[in-house]
Amino acid sequence: MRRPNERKPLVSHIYTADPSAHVFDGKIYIYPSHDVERDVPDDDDGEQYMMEDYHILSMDDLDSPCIDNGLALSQDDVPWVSKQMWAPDAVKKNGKYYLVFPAKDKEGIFRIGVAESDKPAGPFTPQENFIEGSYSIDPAVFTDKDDKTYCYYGGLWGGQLEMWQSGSFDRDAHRPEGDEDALGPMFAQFSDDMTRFITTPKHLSILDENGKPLKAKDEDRRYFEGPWMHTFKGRYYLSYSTGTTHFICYAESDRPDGPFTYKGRILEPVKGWTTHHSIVEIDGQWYLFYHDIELSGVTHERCVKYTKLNISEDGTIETIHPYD
Ligand code: FUB
Repeated sequence: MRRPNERKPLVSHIYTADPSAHVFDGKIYIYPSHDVERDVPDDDDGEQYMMEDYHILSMDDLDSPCIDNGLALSQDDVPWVSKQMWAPDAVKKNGKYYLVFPAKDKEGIFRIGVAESDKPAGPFTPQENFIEGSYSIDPAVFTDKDDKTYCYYGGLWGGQLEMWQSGSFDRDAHRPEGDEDALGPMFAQFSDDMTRFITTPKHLSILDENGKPLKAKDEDRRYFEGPWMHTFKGRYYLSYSTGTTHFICYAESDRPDGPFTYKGRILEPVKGWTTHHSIVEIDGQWYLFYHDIELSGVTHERCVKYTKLNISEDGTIETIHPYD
């Protein structure tokens, strides 16, 4: 039996994507990208995704209406941002709420910034500059049981992850291909006050069933963008989009920083090019928040949805066929 809101656009008055869902203070908050209608041709760098601000959504429970809490942060209020406020996440720490978001700086380089509020839906006050040493897109923030807070991030192609392989930015950097090892997402630990990284960012490894790193040509399984972390019975589950093949997959480890072993598929392709998700436990049941383009039919005008996620006792996740 599906819930009344399940697999339906949660809001339709604005376009929303990349939903990072959390339960804060007994209520469901969704931190999405706010897609805008732009007559820009699609390209591999994602120039069609010209988002300018964030609106936080909330629901009293899974069957209640989804509320748009209004403008939470605009690019006009962030000194270092030039454009493209892409997929954000949020964390509650020290009694405050932190919105963690990627955007292009004045040089057109994706960086990751933090903004703070006393309320989960904002409005948020941004830090003056981006996190030093941060780059690329799609931050997912995870606080472990020892209260350490980590950032998983990075995206290929328009997300610029390949451009940092040498340690500094190189627009012409070689993209791993064929039998070369695929790039994994990045991983770093936040300071307790969420103002900086206190570890040097490192690439995470995703291994196949033989303990070998996934190859760049393995597009059905290798990492592309949109990381998320959840734990289940003490183990760490890294899930992500495979981009070009449009799957959400997952890999498992006994540590937050891997190495991770590929396990399987969580979500078959949705309508649209991108697929991006979050996983959250609500009242003892797991849910997947995701998006598609049901409302518009346009790649960069997406709508967020949720559906039930079944996880077996051993941590195996049942694959979701979104239109069954
Ligand atoms: O929303 C812009 C980009 O599209 C995100 O950063 C990616 O994960 C993809 O969903």
